Amino acid sequence: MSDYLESVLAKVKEKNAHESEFIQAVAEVLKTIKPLVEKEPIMKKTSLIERLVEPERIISFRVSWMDDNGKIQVNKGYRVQFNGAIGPYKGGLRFHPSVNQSIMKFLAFEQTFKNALTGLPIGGGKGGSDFDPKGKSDAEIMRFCQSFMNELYRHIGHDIDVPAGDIGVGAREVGYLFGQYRKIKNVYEAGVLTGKGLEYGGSLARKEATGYGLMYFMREMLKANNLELKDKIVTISGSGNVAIYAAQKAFEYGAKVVAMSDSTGCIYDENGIDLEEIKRLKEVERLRIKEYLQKHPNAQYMENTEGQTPKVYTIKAEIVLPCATQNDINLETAKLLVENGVKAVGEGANMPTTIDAIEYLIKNGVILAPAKAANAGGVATSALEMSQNSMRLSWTFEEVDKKLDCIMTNIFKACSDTAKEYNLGIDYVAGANIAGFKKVATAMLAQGII
Ligand code: NDP
Ligand code: 2IT
Repeated sequence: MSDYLESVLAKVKEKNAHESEFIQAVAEVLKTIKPLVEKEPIMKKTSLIERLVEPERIISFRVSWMDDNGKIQVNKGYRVQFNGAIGPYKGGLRFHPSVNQSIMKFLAFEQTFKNALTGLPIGGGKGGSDFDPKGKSDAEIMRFCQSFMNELYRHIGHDIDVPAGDIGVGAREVGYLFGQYRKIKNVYEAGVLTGKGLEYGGSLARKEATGYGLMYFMREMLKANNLELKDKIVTISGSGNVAIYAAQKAFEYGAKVVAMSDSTGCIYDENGIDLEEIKRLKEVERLRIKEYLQKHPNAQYMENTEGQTPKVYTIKAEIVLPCATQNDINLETAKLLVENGVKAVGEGANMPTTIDAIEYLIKNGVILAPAKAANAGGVATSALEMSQNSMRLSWTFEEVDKKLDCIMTNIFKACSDTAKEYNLGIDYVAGANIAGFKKVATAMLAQGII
């Protein structure tokens, strides 16, 4: 890193001392953009990097709601509007007990560059709450979403900020949020949220988009390195929206997914996972993954131990897809993956790999598809949903899927061309960071000091 970038990072650490995830996300980007900053002295001259690491706006608010026992519960709500230089703020909402300002800021910061990489006009934002949806009744989820929107509605709009789903937020939650927005504002503003149901402005293929997009990116990345998905053994961390549709596309490409997980443990089925059963357990019944054994007694279940490598990463595989949460793969896990002969890692989750683990994997020849690029298919298709809402028409599944494939292919090309331009070899992490950063920085420079 140059002295200038070191000094920016030191300031970020000082100003955000308790926000480890945010500091990590900023450090990862700053470590990789040195060649760009050296080439473009205007960035230093205009304090561009200092401006870019400061969110434009952070909203935090109280969410009070009544549970089924009549008890009043209080949660924290957030929306971080990180950077609006290339379009309305755009990014998901996460409902998970671990949510705090640091996690919101890291996600919104990364979203800014991810959205730039899609080539579509969307800025970066993220929001959510420390609300835990696990074990809540449908009525409780609805009351929570309504209370959350009672504050959020003042800050969003189809040309202002467009939230969507993330961990713990899917079509059900988006439906309740949209209903409450419509009720409060008395306007049918379809493009204010994405990931909506198909009956009221949702886009075909949005549900599948992040997982499918990840595999389109993987296909291109493997091809560029003389590899392919066919006949490869794949393991996937997570069994939520991203994991399920990554698995579906992996099977379509002739790979064999042998393991999936949730936060409690993983299942290993050497004949290949029965994905329809996973969908039933996770999308319909909302049960633990362990229940897979009921229908598949010959599969194995391995429970995680607190503080140790999640069991899904102990299973031998050629391709590993972290699709759960941040910092799932640390250095110790990365060493295990290399020892087990992994060829490629595809980041479906946001920041699933720690910085030292990324460096270790790349140094040991593992090809890594970086989150900002590889999981951009979800938000890209959200932007396609916004386009359809504006035009008041809807495209077919095939039309959306084709556009998604094209976007992911272009994103891989941008990462790989940038890596080539700066002599970075297979460091697609640096390729993605530089390409995304360049676009946001250029837009900011053009708009003056604001
Ligand atoms: P879901 O809520 O649908 O699924 C999350 C999955 O991760 C569950 O299987 C969950 O298990 C597991 N998990 C394991 N450990 C944790 C943990 N500590 N915290 C939270 N989840 C955990 O979320 P998505 O599939 O939508 O999101 C997965 C990842 O992909 C996230 O990093 C998200 O930011 C990212 N992403 C999502 C996009 C989207 O369009 N949905 C787009 C781009 C990225 P359990 O049920 O036990 O909690
Ligand atoms: O991390 C992400 O890109 C998402 N959760 C999807 C965001 C969106 O606006 O569709």
